[in-house]
Amino acid sequence: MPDTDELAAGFEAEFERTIAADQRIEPRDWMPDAYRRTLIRQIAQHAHSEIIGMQPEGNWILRAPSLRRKAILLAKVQDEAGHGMYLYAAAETLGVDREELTEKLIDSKQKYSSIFNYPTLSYADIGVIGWLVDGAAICNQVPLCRCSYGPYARAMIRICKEESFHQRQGYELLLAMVNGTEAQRAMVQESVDRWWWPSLMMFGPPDADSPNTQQSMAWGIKRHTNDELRQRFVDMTVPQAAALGVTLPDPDLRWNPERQAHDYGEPDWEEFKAVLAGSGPTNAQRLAHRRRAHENGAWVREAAQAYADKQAARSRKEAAA
Ligand code: FAQ
Repeated sequence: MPDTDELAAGFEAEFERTIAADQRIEPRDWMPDAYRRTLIRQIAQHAHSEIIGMQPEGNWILRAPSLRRKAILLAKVQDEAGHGMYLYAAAETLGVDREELTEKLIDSKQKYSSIFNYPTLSYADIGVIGWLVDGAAICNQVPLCRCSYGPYARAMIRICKEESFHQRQGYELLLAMVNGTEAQRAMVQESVDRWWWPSLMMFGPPDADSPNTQQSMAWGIKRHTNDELRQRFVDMTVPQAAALGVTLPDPDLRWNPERQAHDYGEPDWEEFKAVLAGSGPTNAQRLAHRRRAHENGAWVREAAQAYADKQAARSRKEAAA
């Protein structure tokens, strides 16, 4: 009989073999504690981002300029709730429950994306969020469809398909606006000026200041570094901005023929740190709103639990009869 140490070494070797062969780790497989913790951290933050991310756009549902725009925006915000649910469900396979994660979010013990701490000041922001924020989310998330943890990778496939619709609806809205009046074009440019830099920050700190990237890449959780994905996003977005006729607010942005990529300026990392520390323009408002929604939803959770208990009791009685 192998002793405990031999068993542990066998499990670890099997985990390493699975990662090296680029196969998936599944919930019942043995995994190192740090791998589990990293996944819980990332998936929870991702889920929280989708849920908090409903707020900036939700702000405009009642003020959408037409029934068509309202229907599109409602569908998008509803998708974001769905993404949050798939992601909480993926996190649950790692042994944490949604209630626990929600408590951590509203107690500020877990993060959500920096981007949702900026206000939506005009309807152009709805288009720009779709174009830039969902565009950045797609760049970051398509590689996560190949994440080494099966439930996360599978959740990401559907999420990415829906994000692609989100990005297109944003671009289509902006195309309509830039083909409208001078005032509408100005509104789009003003919105791009506000969202460009925060969108670049979504990819996380520069590689040299990213404590988690190296290990997450070794485990196949992340497939590219933060800077690689940021570069991909800039290269993808520049021609789209030209097609819209808007200027990206970066005087250092230019094509570099040697690198076959765009050079671009440095985001304000002090602002990023301040937003992560909770002092972004809408941090307090976003969390207060989430807390209130959680409290207002207590009766729904209680009613659902009472119904589930009643059903379980009925099944037990039927089984005993
Ligand atoms: N915001 O060492 P790294 C969406 C934190 S969904 C806040 O580089 P990592 C859809 C990081 O957590 C958007 N915190 O970390 C939508 C870590 O802190 P910790 C969300 C950030 O994990 C669209 C510390 O800084 N997407 O947009 C940010 O290797 C429209 C050091 O950083 C995801 O969550 C940030 N931007 O890489 C919804 C994608 N960046 O945890 C509604 C999955 C970094 O040690 C409307 N996540 N931090 O305390 C990821 O790909 C990664 O977690 C990164 C960060 C790339 C975000």
